[in-house]
Amino acid sequence: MARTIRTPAKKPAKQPTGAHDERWLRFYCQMLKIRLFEEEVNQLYLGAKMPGLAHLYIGEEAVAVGVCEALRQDDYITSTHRGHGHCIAKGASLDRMFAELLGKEAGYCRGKGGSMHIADQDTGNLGANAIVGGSAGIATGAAMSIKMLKSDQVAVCFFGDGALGQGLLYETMNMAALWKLPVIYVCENNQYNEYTHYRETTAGEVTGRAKAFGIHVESLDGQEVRALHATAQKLVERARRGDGPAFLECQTYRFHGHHVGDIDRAYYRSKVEEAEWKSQRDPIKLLAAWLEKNKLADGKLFQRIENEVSAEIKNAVNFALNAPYPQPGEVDQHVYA
Ligand SMILES: Cc1ncc(C[n+]2csc(CCOP(=O)(O)OP(=O)(O)O)c2C)c(N)n1
Ligand SMILES: [Mg+2]
Repeated sequence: MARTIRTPAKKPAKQPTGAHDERWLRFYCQMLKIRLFEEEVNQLYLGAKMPGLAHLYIGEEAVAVGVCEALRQDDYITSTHRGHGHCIAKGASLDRMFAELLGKEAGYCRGKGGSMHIADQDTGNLGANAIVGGSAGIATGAAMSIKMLKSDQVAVCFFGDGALGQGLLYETMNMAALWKLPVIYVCENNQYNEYTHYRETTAGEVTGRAKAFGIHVESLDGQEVRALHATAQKLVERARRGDGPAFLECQTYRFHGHHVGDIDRAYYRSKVEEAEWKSQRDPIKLLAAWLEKNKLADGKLFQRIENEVSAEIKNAVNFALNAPYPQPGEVDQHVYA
């Protein structure tokens, strides 16, 4: 009988993670889904079918998947301008995401938000955010509401290394530490804020900032999804049992430009550096190699997974391309200024 290749179901977040656990195949599928979604977004941009820009998450998939797989559906996340990976990892539907990117009524914000404003209350996604660092206030506020309501949910705040220069992060980490809020600050250190290496904008140690507030910190390789997930699980459990906030720095890399239009990058980062990350530090290839070594998958299975995920992406994008735009009369509805 043919082996099932539908994305294996999500297991309860506390499941032990042994080598022969099918969950790693699910992680592979989830990371691939993000990768292929993003490649399709790039095609939509290149084909002038998508209004505006998008910031691709390709290369960073292990962070979103490793962290979100440690969360329950009712846990909260806040995201960034580079947010598609977070949305997908938390369970957003691809057709509604594509519809949002294309400005269609079926999109998560009825087509009025676009790439940087996708939010999905059903999966606890409080939203992408075009304001660098802005999500820290929302995640910390959500964590405060969790505490006031005496719930055992957790809030995760994804942000980039560029947000380390934003004061809001420090105001909110201070509050989170004082009030022992169930919030995890996940710094996606992809080495660059736009076109500048983070070392040119960030004095001292990244984790030193959270340590100063007495917040528990971890710093790790953001390309190794299994280890990252194990740490995320630990931090989520800490927060859930009331032990307060944590700060997780993930060393990662975006394989594409800052946004889809950032093609000529050699003036701020070398082609050799890019090639090294792509060939040696690709989170999907790293997990695939481990799955093969542990006889959990082989070339044939990978091909079938890719076919299936590609078909899902194709269906979703076709749905969005053929979907109607919202009526002009509702242009002033559901928008806030
Ligand atoms: C408050 C604010 N300042 C500046 C910008 C312009 N801006 C957009 S993305 C970006 C860099 C973000 O870098 P980082 O946080 O490291 O995220 P990455 O793009 O690397 O994922 C900047 C400065 C913004 N959107 N918001
Ligand atoms: Mg960055």
